[in-house]
Amino acid sequence: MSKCLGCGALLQDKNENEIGYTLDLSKKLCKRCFEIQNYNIYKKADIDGKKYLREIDKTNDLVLLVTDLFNVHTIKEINISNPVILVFTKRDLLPRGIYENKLLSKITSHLNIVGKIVVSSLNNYQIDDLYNLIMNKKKSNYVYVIGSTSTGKSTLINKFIYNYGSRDNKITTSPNPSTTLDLIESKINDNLILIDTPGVLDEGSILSVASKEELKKIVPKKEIRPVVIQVKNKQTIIIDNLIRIDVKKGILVFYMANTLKINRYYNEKETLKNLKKYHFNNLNNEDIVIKGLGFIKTKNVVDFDIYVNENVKILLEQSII
Ligand SMILES: Nc1nc2c(ncn2[C@@H]2O[C@H](COP(=O)(O)OP(=O)(O)OP(=O)(O)O)[C@@H](O)[C@H]2O)c(=O)[nH]1
Ligand SMILES: [Mg+2]
Repeated sequence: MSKCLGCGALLQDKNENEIGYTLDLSKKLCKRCFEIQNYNIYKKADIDGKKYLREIDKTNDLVLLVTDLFNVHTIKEINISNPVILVFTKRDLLPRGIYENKLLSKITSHLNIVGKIVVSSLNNYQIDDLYNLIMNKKKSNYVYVIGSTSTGKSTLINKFIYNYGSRDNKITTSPNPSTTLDLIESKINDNLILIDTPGVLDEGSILSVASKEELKKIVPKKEIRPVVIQVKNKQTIIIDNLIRIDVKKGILVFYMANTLKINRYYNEKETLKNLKKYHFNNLNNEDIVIKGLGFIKTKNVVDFDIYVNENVKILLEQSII
């Protein structure tokens, strides 16, 4: 049986509701990948990449742990003993003025990190440097690419295939969670085989509960310009009918897609108060992470209430910016 070149699922023509379905077994792509690649139609699949980590852990092969600005908090959930290169991708979405080395130094981890680098697959930024780093650190010809779903693992491998490989196959990519469904080996050259893995699901991410229309606003496509709001007297801040914040005092800096509208009010009584409430007090230089949506950097913040969908988790993390 052969595998779909787009998502890695075993091709089958028996059950349309199972992964890997195709009408014609001689085709290289399953129906789902064909539709994502050609019509931008996405079908949800329930695959969590966590189970592959145990297998990878049994090898001593080099691992690329891919993260982006909104997924840094997920690194601590990865447990492997392999040597790891931390690949911080989507540089094109970061505010231009950010110091990459400072950002990387703030990302600390229990993993066996042998290198850290910031790249952008979209702009081909520092991809050659990553290639050289991999060639320096790899233990065998096999290098695994892991990380949370939608961090850009498959896009990165496609860039490697395009830049250094034979350019004839393309892994399916999409802004939706769980696009890759099984391991996919891509031979880049005689000395390097990259293995794509299904992303690890970030439990409590807004991406899993957002509608297609909401997703378009939430997933950033352009450089994120932080929005600063200074509160001197109690105010309500509403983020695009998704999130309500009541705050008494302090400075809040919003790092999220600028397609999301952030509005402030002095006397907003009821809007979104039916959502789940979290309370924080006395925040200084900590980030309030709204999983999948972004984070809010804080300075001297007093009495902060945030209301979100009950399936979305809020975390308090050390500031990374
Ligand atoms: N702006 C920008 N977007 C990127 C970059 N790399 C990937 N993306 C986008 O991020 C989204 C997810 O990319 P994928 O490559 O499918 O992510 P993945 O990690 O393979 O996701 P799963 O297979 O679900 O685990 C897509 O919409 C990509 O276009 C980048 O360097 N810059
Ligand atoms: Mg993928």
